[in-house]
Amino acid sequence: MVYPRHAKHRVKGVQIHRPFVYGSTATPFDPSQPRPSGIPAEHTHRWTVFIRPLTPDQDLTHWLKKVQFKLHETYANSSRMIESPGPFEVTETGWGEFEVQLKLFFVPEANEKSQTLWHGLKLHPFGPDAERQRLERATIVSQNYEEVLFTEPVEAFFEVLTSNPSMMGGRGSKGAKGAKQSSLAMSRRQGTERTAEVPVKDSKENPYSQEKEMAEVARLREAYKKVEAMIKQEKGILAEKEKKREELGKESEG
Ligand code: SLL
Repeated sequence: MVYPRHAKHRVKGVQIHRPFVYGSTATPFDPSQPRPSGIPAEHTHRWTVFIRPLTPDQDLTHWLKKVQFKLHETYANSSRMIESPGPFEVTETGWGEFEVQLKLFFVPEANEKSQTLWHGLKLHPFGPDAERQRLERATIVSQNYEEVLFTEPVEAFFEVLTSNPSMMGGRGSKGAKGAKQSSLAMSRRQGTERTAEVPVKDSKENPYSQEKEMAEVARLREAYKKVEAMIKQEKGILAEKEKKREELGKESEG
């Protein structure tokens, strides 16, 4: 049976997330990668700012229509629109770091407003490895894992999101109460939900994995315990001081 897909009907109780990576890479000009002729002498780096799938089998174009990269106003045509199918990236040369605004526009079926992200373009080494990277004139990578969350997507978009066979997997839409969607019903019957998965283990190309996520959760739990212990201790000290203050108050009354 085929249900008509309505553009405005939302699939109740469903949340679908789609992972992606955003960030930048930057390489300094040097004798092995000289500044091409025509590039201003003050430009020190070539850089790329991007939005990419987490793994090569994930296809952002199911949900991503275009990305507007807003560069620093020192750049000509500082607002760059990159349309599907991408790659959703801008490569430039320059001398300075700045905040890039990335505005994500979704496919029309999504019936969703655009979402904005910011990325601090990194040209110079940072973090514990900075000295070695400086010496090696390494490519500087600064990137983040992110997920776009579609809450109660409209039926047509739900179909688009869930009917891509390369995305069968474990994590994904939750809840799904009372929806009479065909693919939702099917995925329930199969005990699976079609989704974009975070790989179990990370790799050289993709540092984001379920294992890393679990380690992060464990770290946060530990930190939470520590903070709770500190709060308890501080509360004890406070109670003691309150008691003393009361005693002093009574003494001065008496
Ligand atoms: C800084 N606040 O002073 C930052 C601004 C701007 C970087 C950095 C321009 C290249 C061009 C360029 O590299 N701008 O003019 O073509 O560090």
